[in-house]
Amino acid sequence: MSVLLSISGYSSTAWLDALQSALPDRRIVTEPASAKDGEIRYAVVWKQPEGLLASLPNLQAIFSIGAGVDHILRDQTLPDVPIARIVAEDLTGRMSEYVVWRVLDHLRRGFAYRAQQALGQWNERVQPAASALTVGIMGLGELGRDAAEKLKFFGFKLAGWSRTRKELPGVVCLAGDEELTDFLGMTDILVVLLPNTPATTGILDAGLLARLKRTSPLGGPVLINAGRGALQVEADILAALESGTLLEASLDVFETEPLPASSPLWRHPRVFVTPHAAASSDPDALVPLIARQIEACERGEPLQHLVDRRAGY
Ligand code: NDP
Ligand code: OXD
Repeated sequence: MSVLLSISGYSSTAWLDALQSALPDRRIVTEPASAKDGEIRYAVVWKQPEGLLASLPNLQAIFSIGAGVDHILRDQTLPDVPIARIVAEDLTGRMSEYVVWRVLDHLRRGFAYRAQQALGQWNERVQPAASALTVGIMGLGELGRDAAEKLKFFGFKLAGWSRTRKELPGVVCLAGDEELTDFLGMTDILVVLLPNTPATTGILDAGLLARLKRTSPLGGPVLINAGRGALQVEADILAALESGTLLEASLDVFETEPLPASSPLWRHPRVFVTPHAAASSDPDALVPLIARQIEACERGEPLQHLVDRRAGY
């Protein structure tokens, strides 16, 4: 039995080493040995080449090295085997760090003070209390729920929006398209932790941004997107920043990644760009979890954190 590691976009060496030491008795390969490699039973992937997984006749399960699986599901030829994603304290903790970092930077006027420092200006800005603002989180899954819990500590009011209704203490939980307008209308800082699915592609457009609360103590609503770039319409975000519909944005994900040098987002004074790094997948932390899943599968036990292909996440 062998395990295929197929990672595009960045180096796979650390994943290969970690997989080999977590599964010392298994052969880890980065390419099938032949056109129909029957030895490969498991695939650990990030943006695998289209058709690769369909060519493996004995494939039993696919593992994403991240929380998202849109990079797997875009392959139209995907074989009908279970897909498991990452749910891990390490990844969740990193995302909550990012969310808290960005929310606090917007609250404490990071953009204004960095601009002032560059000009040597001493000028205290209005400092709203955290409790005067509502952080609205789109996506109340593993990541959204943890981020809400951590933001609670600072005293923010919290709202959340998901596909199916949730009940979370201290969070006003709304659900479904019919409650999206109410959710947006109470949100000063919008944190997006949605997966990319056919239902969420392009959801962060002019119409949505215009429905955010208009009376923020910060002077305008703020957008923080660490979900997926395909959720956002970048031209609409730029236009909203210009018109005052949006005060500031922190973006970790983009329509095209890496973000092209020509994108005005790089140079916008009220946009904070990170290179899809809100929550990096650390092979040392995540591979042992994947290895345990493979061992469980070999024992005939059910896999955890399975993807619902119909829902797309
Ligand atoms: P989960 O699957 O645990 O949660 C997804 C949440 O989104 C759920 O609350 C779900 O609703 C909600 N949702 C999905 N579709 C819709 C919809 N159409 N309308 C309303 N709500 C919807 O995922 P995670 O929290 O683990 O991860 C979320 C995403 O974060 C990943 O898919 C990935 O894209 C992104 N990510 C980004 C990283 C980065 O570094 N930038 C790192 C890791 C993840 P319900 O609860 O009803 O199912
Ligand atoms: C993920 C990611 O989905 O890193 O985990 O984007």
